[in-house]
Amino acid sequence: MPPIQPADDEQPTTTLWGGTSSGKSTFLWTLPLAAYEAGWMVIPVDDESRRFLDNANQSILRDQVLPTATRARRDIHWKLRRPGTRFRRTRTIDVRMTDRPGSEFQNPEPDLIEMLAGSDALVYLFDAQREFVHQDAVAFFGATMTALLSRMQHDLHPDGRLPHHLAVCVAKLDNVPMVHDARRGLWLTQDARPPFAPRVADVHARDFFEWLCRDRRARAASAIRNQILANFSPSRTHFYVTSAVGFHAPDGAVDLDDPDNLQVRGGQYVLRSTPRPVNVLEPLVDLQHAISRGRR
Ligand SMILES: Nc1nc2c(ncn2[C@@H]2O[C@H](COP(=O)(O)OP(=O)(O)O)[C@@H](O)[C@H]2O)c(=O)[nH]1
Ligand SMILES: [Mg+2]
Repeated sequence: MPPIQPADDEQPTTTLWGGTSSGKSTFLWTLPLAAYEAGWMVIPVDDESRRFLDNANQSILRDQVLPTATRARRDIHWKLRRPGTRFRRTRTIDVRMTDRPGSEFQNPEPDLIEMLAGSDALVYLFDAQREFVHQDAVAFFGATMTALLSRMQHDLHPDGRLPHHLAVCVAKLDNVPMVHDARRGLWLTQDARPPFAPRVADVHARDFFEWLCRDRRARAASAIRNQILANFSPSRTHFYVTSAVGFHAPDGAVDLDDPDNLQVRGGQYVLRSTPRPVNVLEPLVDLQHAISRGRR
């Protein structure tokens, strides 16, 4: 098998990975908002990616709903670009996401594994609250992990691990049970500035992830944690606590007793306010930074 080359020397490729309902689509739907807010362009590379972007923006900004998930497979490819100035060079990040039924991560086809194998960076979404109830993350993680290892066995990094940079994202921090757990474990801080968004600081994200994996409700999540630490280099693994839909801040401030930005109306989840995503753009930017540093 030929060695895997980066897709483009200047533009690292990032692929999202996660079980059913871990929040992959929503991460991608709100990413443009986070990007625009930080001055990045979002450039769809093909028609399907453009339609996905338009649908996401219109659903969220006009209709205040999250787009309904399609059952069809869609491969999304956007370029995030922050134009340079006299003092700063232009930065471009390639984001690819394959939106598939979750079952495909349980029994991954070769093209999915090729996509993951050929990526410079992976973003793995972990929904702890779903894990506490369904205990199925390991099924979506494990089969994809073993297939990826098998595919990459002759293409490992000189340090003996997978060559990928990995961002492990603990998803849906705004979810009430998550806020509750984060408060209970004394992980939660709040931004000093309005809207005083709750956070788990990046420096504590890894410990928070491990703490959730050790929770007795999670059962097999420790195996995910152990495989992440065994298969990916610690120096290429980054941890974040994210919220794609952000927090509800009715009067310019988040109420810790009512932080959820989604409510059910007519059997559908409706946004209470325009999302301010937390740690959605940041992992992608950090990964790109880390990859370009590694290449120099
Ligand atoms: N509270 C909260 N819910 C989320 C968030 N992201 C996704 N969800 C919900 O989680 C469910 C699954 O999300 P989706 O993006 O479709 O997951 P996917 O199957 O991985 O693509 C949906 O009901 C979303 O509304 C988030 O950041 N916060
Ligand atoms: Mg989806």
